[in-house]
Amino acid sequence: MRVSEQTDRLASSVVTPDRAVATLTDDVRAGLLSRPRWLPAKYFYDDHGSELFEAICATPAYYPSRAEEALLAAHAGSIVEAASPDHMLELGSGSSRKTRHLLAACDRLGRHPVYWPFDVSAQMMLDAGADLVGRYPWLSVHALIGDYTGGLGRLPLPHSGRRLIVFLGGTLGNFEPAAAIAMLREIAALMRADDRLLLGLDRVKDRGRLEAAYDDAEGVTAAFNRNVLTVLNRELDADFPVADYRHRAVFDTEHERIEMRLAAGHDHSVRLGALDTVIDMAAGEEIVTEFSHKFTPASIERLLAAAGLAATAHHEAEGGDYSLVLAGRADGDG
Ligand code: AVJ
Repeated sequence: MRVSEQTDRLASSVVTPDRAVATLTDDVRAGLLSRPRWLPAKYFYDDHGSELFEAICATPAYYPSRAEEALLAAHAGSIVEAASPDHMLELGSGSSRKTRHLLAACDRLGRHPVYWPFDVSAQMMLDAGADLVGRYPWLSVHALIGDYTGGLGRLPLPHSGRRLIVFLGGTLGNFEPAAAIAMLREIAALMRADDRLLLGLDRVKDRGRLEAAYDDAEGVTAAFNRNVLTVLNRELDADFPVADYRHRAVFDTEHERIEMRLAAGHDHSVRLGALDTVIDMAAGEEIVTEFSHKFTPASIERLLAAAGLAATAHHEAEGGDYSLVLAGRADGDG
C-alpha cells in the first residue's frame, strides 16, 4: 500500500457468497456443450481483458462510459443531496474512476459517507482506496472483496445510517431480464425507506450507433471478445484457435439487446482439457459471449417496479443516449 499511515481509514473484508457461485467449469459445461453455445460475460475480465475494456472506453464509438461520466459530473451534487448517504456501497467498483464525481460532491457538500467498493479485484480497490483516502481526510474506505452475483446478504455494513447503493456502467444490462430483476430485488432488500440506488443504464437507440459501439474501428472490442477464448485456453487447458474467430455485434430489436458473438472461421474441434471433452465447431458456428440490454424510460420503470423500487430522479443524456436513475423502495415514503 502506498500510504501506510492511512491504513486505519482503508480496510478490506472478503465477502463469502450466500449461495454457491458457478465455477468456470460449470459455466462452460452448461454453455458450450449446449446449442446455441454461450459463455457468461464475466469471464472477459482477466487482467488483459480489464485493460482491453478500459481501452474500449477510450474509443470514439463506445459512447456509454463517456455519457455516464458526463451525467455523473453534471448531477453528482443533486444525487448526493437527494440521497444524503452515510454509507456508499458500489457494486463492481473497478478502479472507482466515475465514483470520484460522487465523492467530490460529498466533499463539496460536507456529506461524509463511508465508501464500500465491492469487486473481485482486491488490488484495484486497494490502489483506488489508497488514493481516495489520501485525497479526502474525512473518508474511510472499506473494500469488499468478492463476487456480488453470490449475493448481498453477508455484507459487513452497519445497520444504522442512510445508504446509497451505486451500480454503474450499464452492468445490469449484462443480466437476462429475470436475473436483472432478481439482482435488483437483492439490492432492494438492503434498502430502507430513505436509502437510494443509483443505477446507470444504456438506452435503446438507432441500430447503427449501437452496433458501432460494440464493433469499434480500432478492433479493440473484437480483441476483448476473443480474449475470452484465451482465458478458456489458459484456465481450462483448451485449444481454441483464437485468431480464427470472427467478432460480431448484433442488435436484437425484439429483446432490445446487443449480442456479442464469436463465429468460427472454419470447421474444427476444440479440446477442453479440464472437462475431459472435445467440441466440434462448424464453420460460421457462433458462441454468444455477451448480452448488453438497452432500455427505454418505460422499460426502466417496469424493471424497477418488478423489484419493488421506483425512480425518485432520472437524469438522461442529451438525446436520451444514457440514463442515470436514482431509485428508492416503492413502499418507502420517498
Ligand atoms: C461493462 C458490461 C457495461 O455491455 O457495454 C463493452 C461491456 N462489452 N463492449 C457493455 C462491453 C463490449 C459493457 N459493460
